Amino acid sequence: MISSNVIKNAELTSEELNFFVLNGYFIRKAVLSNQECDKAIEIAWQELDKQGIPNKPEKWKTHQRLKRKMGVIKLRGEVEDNAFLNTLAENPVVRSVVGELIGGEIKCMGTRGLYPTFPVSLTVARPYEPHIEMHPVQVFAMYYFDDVKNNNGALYVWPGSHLPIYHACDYKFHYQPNQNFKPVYNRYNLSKPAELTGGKGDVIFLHHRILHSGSNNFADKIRFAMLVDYVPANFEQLRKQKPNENTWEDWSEKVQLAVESNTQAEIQPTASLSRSLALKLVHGLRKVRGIPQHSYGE
Ligand SMILES: O=C(O)CCC(=O)C(=O)O
Repeated sequence: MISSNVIKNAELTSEELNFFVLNGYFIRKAVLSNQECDKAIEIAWQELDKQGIPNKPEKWKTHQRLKRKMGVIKLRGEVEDNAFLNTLAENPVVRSVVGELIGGEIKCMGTRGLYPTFPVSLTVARPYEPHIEMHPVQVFAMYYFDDVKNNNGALYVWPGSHLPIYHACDYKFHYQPNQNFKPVYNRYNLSKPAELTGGKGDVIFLHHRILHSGSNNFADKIRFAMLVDYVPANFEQLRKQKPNENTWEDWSEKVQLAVESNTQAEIQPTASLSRSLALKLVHGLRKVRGIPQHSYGE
């Protein structure tokens, strides 16, 4: 059994808390050991091998299946050593951080799977698309198993979007966007996201209503990541309740104190001309090819 070789303080810092309430996410550095990360990548390769994807960087950009998938492979449940991945999902530091965010007892829903994003050439790149999760969850975590640099398939997020989006859904956790969703979505869709680069073993903690997206990998190495979902123990009770005026009703006292003591204004999206031109182009191409203009879900 591989265990973390560094003793870490699981407790949330006030910087993390303050950043989370304002931005809807934060990154905790070096949660996993190098050994754990290497083993996760090894497990990914066992499955990729079976699927006929070569472990040869010079072949990735021209490989037919990778091109068709625009570099995005999601290994959900088919990996051989899912048990190991689920032990990572239950990592004590991650559990403790999520517990401090949500408050009370939490439940880990296990790994969603391994998400390797392969390098692609510019001609097969996909347009990024902000979305929220369609399945119910309160905090989700993205684990990076290797360094993720700029243009290397890092997760994109729209900081601050968790606040208006929480109120643009009919239920606290169940996915049902209401009439406010589209205008809010459109405002963020025109703005540039934050690119969450990170290091091997880092874990990103995210609020369930934050707009996020995968991104293209134009670098020369694979982006190896894993997504995990966490809910409070009384989740089923809360799932179909109407969102409260107090956005943070279902979060821990620590989070609520950070909200109360926050003096910074909500982050607003800033429209970007290049994004708006790119969207026009994408929408035009989609129209011609009969593809829907938006897919709001995952
Ligand atoms: O792989 C990524 O970077 C993003 C995945 C994602 O957004 C999702 O599955 O909801």
